[in-house]
Amino acid sequence: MEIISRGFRGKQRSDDRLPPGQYLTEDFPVLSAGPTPHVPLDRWEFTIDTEADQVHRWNWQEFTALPYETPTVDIHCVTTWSKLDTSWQGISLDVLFENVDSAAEFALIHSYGGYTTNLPVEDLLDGKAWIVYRYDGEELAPQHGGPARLLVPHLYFWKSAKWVRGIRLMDQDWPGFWETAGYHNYGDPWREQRYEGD
Ligand SMILES: Nc1nc2c(c(=O)[nH]1)N[C@H]1C(S)=C(S)[C@@H](COP(=O)(O)O)O[C@H]1N2
Ligand SMILES: [Mo]
Repeated sequence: MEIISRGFRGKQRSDDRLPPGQYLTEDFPVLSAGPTPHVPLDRWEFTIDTEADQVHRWNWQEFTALPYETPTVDIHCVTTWSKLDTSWQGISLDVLFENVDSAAEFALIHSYGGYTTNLPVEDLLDGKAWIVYRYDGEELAPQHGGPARLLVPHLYFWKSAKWVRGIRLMDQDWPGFWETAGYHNYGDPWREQRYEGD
């Protein structure tokens, strides 16, 4: 079942959609800090762990049976490429958080292969983030994060963890892989928050 909720964005000049210091690219670069992990679908799972140690768990079948959306969004990598109108299919974090009882403010995303990234819980909610498993009408390719990745297009693309495995909800912020290595803790491309101190 598809939830149609993305409004028509109207005609906007493409340079109005380019954050400061970014250039447009037509291809889809691959940026991975390590090798591509291969996760068989019968062993894949996605979890949300709350600050009270309640674990919500979906296997692949359960996950892909959830109501999905097909967001078309612009993405912005901190290495200065941006790509407009990328089209995805996936589950809104609002759907995944429906039965999650939590007052935590911070989320640490973790991936198969060990990558992590942190962001405020509110940046995952209200139609701002998805766990996507299709890109441009096809299964999400392994090098782009398949079987499934986080998509948080309003933040620099390093926050969109590939090969996502779960979300840990926490009362305190905990920096992830690039955030520990000097990248900005929040990463808003419109405020050019590339590195710590920006
Ligand atoms: N698990 C994992 N997720 C990741 C990364 C990574 O190295 N490992 N790189 C991040 C960075 S820096 C970017 S720009 C995007 C790149 O996604 P792409 O390879 O699909 O373009 O993934 C992000 N998510
Ligand atoms: Mo990146």
